[in-house]
Amino acid sequence: MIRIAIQAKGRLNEQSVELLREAGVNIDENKRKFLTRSADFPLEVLYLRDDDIPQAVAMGVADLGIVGFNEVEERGFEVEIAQKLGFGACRISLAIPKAEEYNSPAWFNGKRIATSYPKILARYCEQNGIRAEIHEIAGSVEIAPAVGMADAIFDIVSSGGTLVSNGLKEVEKVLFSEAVLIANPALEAEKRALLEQLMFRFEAVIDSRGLKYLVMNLPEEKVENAVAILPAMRSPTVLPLAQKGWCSLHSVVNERELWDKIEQLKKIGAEDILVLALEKIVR
Ligand code: PRT
Ligand code: ZN
Repeated sequence: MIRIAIQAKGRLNEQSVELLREAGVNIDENKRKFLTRSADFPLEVLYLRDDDIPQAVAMGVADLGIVGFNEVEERGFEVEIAQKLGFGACRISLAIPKAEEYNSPAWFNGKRIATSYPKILARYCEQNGIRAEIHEIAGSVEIAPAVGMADAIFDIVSSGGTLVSNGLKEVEKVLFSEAVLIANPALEAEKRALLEQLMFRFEAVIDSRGLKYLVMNLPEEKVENAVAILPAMRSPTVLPLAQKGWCSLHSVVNERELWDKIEQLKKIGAEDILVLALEKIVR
């Protein structure tokens, strides 16, 4: 049995539950308690505030955790970063009122900076030789300059919309973050094996995100051109068709490039192109 701590509610909760579900670890969210057992994997889920997850894992209250890398860095507890999970992407940035002229981090000398991430900020200031006053505040950091509590902020940014609507501009991107799977560094063998099993499954789920499975009919003499367009995992699969001179070609393509590839394939004579959802890739 292994215990994983995930965010009880908030931005990472849904995607954490979804990742587990896609990895074959179902948790009945309707019967959800503080601690809930999965019906199909020897795992229990502990629901916590994200701030508390690194400590819970470092102490062994939970064996594993899913949390933003920013929280791991800020809390400073000793945990192992087992895997990057590809969601919850954001950065922690320094931002200042948009009318201010800005040339370099030296701007922050003697300034008051409001943040919920004082440790990461203190480290950045030290590394860059900046002497600023760091004001720790728990929430609504973005309004601090407007109300005169600070000259600048150091906060999480994802689209940048919150900064713009508060009259601020992002001037230094300090830490890039995404959700990570963390582990207690001293897991016993049985739990380590379960962790590896989970990581193997997560990788298959993460790898298949954004990918589509393509099937098409193609004149046989065009296979080489198609292979050049579609550098699939090893190489595309080519199967004969009943009609002489034609084949069926199967490949995997990233959704971002999908239309571009389809147009190129049509040009070399591909027909009846099917685009199918791809559920998992096990390498
Ligand atoms: O209750 P609990 O303590 O568990 O949750 P919380 O309120 O502390 O955290 P939550 O749910 O807001 O965020 C959890 C994690 O999601 C963070 O630690 C990050 O790792 C990650 N994440 C990803 C974000 C964002 N994107 C994000 N945009 N966390 C917060 N924001 C906020 C940011 O603080 C700012 O106010 O969204 C606003 C900025 O968004 P944009 O898109 O306008 O730039
Ligand atoms: Zn929090």
